Amino acid sequence: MPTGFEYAPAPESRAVVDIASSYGLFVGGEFVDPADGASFKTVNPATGERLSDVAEAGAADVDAAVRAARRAYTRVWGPMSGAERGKYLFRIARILQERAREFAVLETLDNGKPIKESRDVDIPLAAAHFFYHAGWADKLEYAGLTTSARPTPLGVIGQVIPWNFPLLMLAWKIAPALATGNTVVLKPAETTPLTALLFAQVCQQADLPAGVVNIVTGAGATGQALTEHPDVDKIAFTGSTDVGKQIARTIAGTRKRLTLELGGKGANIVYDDAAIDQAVEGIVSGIYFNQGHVCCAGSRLLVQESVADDVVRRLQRRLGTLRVGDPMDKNTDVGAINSAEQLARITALVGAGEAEGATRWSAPCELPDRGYWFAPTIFTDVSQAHRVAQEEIFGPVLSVLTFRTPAEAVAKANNTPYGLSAGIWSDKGSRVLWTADRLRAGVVWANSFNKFDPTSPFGGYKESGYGREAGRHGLEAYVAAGSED
Ligand code: TAP
Repeated sequence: MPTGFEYAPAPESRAVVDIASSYGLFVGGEFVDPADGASFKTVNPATGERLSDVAEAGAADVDAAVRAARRAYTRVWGPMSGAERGKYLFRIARILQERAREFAVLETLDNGKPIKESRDVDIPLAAAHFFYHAGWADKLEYAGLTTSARPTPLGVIGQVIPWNFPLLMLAWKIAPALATGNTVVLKPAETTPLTALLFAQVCQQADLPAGVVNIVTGAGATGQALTEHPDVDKIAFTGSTDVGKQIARTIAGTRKRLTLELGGKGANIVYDDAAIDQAVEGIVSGIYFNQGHVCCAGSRLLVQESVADDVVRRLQRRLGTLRVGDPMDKNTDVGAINSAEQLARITALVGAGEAEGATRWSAPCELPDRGYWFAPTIFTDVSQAHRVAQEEIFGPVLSVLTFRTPAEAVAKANNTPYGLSAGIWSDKGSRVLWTADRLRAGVVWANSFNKFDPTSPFGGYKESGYGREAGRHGLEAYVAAGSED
């Protein structure tokens, strides 16, 4: 007897992407070989299959990229009018839209995220960032950015990004930098370089002047060479708090500017008057979206004691319906963990949660037998001191704590070294506003979670970093005060 309807496989075709067997660095508008010929492989985390060999930039390559960016800044991009710069950004945005399917498939192959997320979230938002900033390029004087009437660019920007939203993080970095008249050298994450390299081809297609965008692939050492380079005017970094601290130490005492977008341990607060089924959907998108590889994930659920059992029961039932598996299947909800290292980190922290006495529940799903996978997991009986309540797991793992009063909810939510995001679920607007006012988090969502828009600034408090990205505030991070005339 069948017990319900089964989904038929709905695989997206990978024929739309053409992955080269190897890639060089993108420096001065061309793909070039690294000075010492070093390379590393990038794999599909859902299968372990090698996708391509990618050049590993050493210090000499980073230096060549910074020099190309400096030349482009001095000779072409810096002197260009905002209106002309805007045209290039509009062109890039349109090409991203035209090639959206290609980008989505490539992102999913290299990252492991479900195709429906790269198709419906990552790529459209990346294009939206370029459209938004294209519109600002000729209006910076009216953006109210500084006390000065004429904001001026900083020069050459070094940008280092993580692997969880590869193209989207690139867009968050490159679009505002270019709109404000800077040139860039960007290092993508080691495990997800392919969409950045496809973006380099988009720059060629858009006839972007050589050297305005340079992409240096590599691992941590490449990022370090970029942050240490003396001719970089600003570093914009997104990644872990540990590496962010190292970078802050590296550039302390230099003239370089720095913005840091770091880790988080977001609280998602559910009051007893919340619409519970909607809250459950918000909890799911808060922590299981993108396998929980989200800096602003709602990884700590704070639920009012009187509804806690009901919420957890409904959450478990909902997790039982999530489809975990092939990221290229259009019905997949939860894809592959990005790398063996990340899987090991998640497994170790979940082990620590069990050892410290929290109760683990994992969704009863069948995991593929190759690639990197972790079933959606919930910890209950969690105390504030547990590592799973304090440390960023960066995986599909939720820690549930309870509270009795709004004051206790706020105290527990703020009891973290981080301060990136939070969510509040309640039927009462006054309660939402009272709570939001007291939360030390850069972004607070009310009766929703993980909503992004290029017009809305994003960034952290405390160990989640400093500086804002997107919106008018994000432009501010890329300009200096010019003269008043
Ligand atoms: P990290 O290990 O910090 O890596 C981030 C980037 O820095 C990667 O490109 C990495 O290269 C590079 N890097 C590593 N060591 C470096 C060094 N010493 N100097 C300069 N660059 C170095 O983080 P991750 O594991 O890729 O990403 C996950 C973290 O990013 C999480 O903590 C997450 O919360 C955070 N994140 C924050 C945000 C925002 S907006 N706040 C958004 C997304 C992610 P490799 O790839 O070779 O290691």
